[in-house]
Amino acid sequence: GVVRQLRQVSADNDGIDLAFRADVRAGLTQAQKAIPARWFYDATGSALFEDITALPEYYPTRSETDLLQRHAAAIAAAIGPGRAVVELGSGSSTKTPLLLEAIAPAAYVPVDISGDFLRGSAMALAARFPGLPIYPVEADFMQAVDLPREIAALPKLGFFPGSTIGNMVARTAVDLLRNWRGSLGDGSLLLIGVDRIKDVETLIAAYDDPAGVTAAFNLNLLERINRELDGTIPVENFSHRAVWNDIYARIEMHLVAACAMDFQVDGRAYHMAKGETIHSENSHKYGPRDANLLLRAGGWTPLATWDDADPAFALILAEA
Ligand code: AVJ
Repeated sequence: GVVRQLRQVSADNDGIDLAFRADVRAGLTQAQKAIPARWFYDATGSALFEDITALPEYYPTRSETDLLQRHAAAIAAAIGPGRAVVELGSGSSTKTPLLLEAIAPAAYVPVDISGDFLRGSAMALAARFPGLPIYPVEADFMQAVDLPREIAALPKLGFFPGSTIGNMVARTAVDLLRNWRGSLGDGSLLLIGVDRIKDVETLIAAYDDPAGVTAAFNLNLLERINRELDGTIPVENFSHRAVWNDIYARIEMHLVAACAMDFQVDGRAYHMAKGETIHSENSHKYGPRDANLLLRAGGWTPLATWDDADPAFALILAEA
């Protein structure tokens, strides 16, 4: 394939750095300290997430990959050939080729905030799919994105795997779905991965594995703050916690302070009491009707669902 020139839409290193700074400052100043989950993914965090996807307890990646494999023919029949596949957050190195192989797309447009990651995965896919034009877009997929004009005339398929939508509270998820409904346009399709509500034991095991990989992933956020924002956070005084919040139907990850402490970040002083937490991630889970309602609220009509029962996970195809 041919990787066209990397399109830099909104993100640059200074911009990302400023946004990280602003999110950490605001997040550490709140009564319930909280930092958005998107900041997990520096180089170390991305590598740790890859390790998480290989854990026996972390079922979502395996379930979704299985669904794409087992239902490839049905999915391809429902989508049809000749679409431009626009992937929100390119990075699923194993899932994307499964989809591209199944549906014979006319173009592939990975959208990712990390230019390095984007270049790497675009090159790998280009080698694997000769003849497929690839137009990487370096941008934050949470914002409205201008798509390359080369794909303007093609029918689109949005691809949003991995249940990444689960990181967003409902209001933000609906905003994102509506924005992409606008960017992809009338007649477009969306294939989205959604994790289901299931027994709490299975959920907790997936987010608090005995090998401690998820703990390392969570704690790396503090290391990143120390490294990039001139922080003095005593990381060894924090521990990982994963809890099920039933009202919100989500797994929450927190970083728990083992003792009272004072530290500095970016020239500002912070205090934490013993037992106080920094809320670092939400991972919302959706029952079948919940997921369909969320999609409809975002302007998408569900057409078909392929799901796994145990542990439950779903791939949903919706139309604009
Ligand atoms: C990449 C957001 C889908 O919520 O399951 C994995 C991230 N966090 N283990 C998820 C994650 C802890 C993951 N997503």
